[in-house]
Amino acid sequence: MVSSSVGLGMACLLLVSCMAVVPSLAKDYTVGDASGWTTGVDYSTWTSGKTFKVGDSLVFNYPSSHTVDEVSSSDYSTCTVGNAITTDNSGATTVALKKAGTHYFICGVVGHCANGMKLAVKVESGSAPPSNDKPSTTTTSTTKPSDSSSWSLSPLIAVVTTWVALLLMVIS
Ligand SMILES: [Cu+2]
Repeated sequence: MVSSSVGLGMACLLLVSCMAVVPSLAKDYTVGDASGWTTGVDYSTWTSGKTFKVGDSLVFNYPSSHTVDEVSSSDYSTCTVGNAITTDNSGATTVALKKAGTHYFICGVVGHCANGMKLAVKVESGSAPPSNDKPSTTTTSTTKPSDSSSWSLSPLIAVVTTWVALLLMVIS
């Protein structure tokens, strides 16, 4: 009887520690941080050290004299405007990263890409399901019904549950 209780306690601990490791929330990244989306910013410096996952979003803030164009890898390299996959000039563009792989963005105003308005973001397939329910201005939303509530376990709850599991083991 005692050993089965201990086993249960161990199982609880294992489960909780696994869940605590899972990254729980999708992140919004403000492109360029305080600088926003503009000329004269090195966006490769901005992306370095950041890990982008499916479900995260990029937030572009800029005056409407700029645009946010998602482009192909070759158009990104050559700063070719006019073939954009998606484009927006609303001044506030949120792009949901829905697919793994590298996404390329440039400004569609001639000369701006060459002046630094180019952003390449490598997106990794995350283990958490995409929980983006905000409207995206550049991508059509194909929202699948998914239960993401079980993944948003906060670290605090994980800690509390761990202590309860430990307590169970001590009592048994
Ligand atoms: Cu521009």
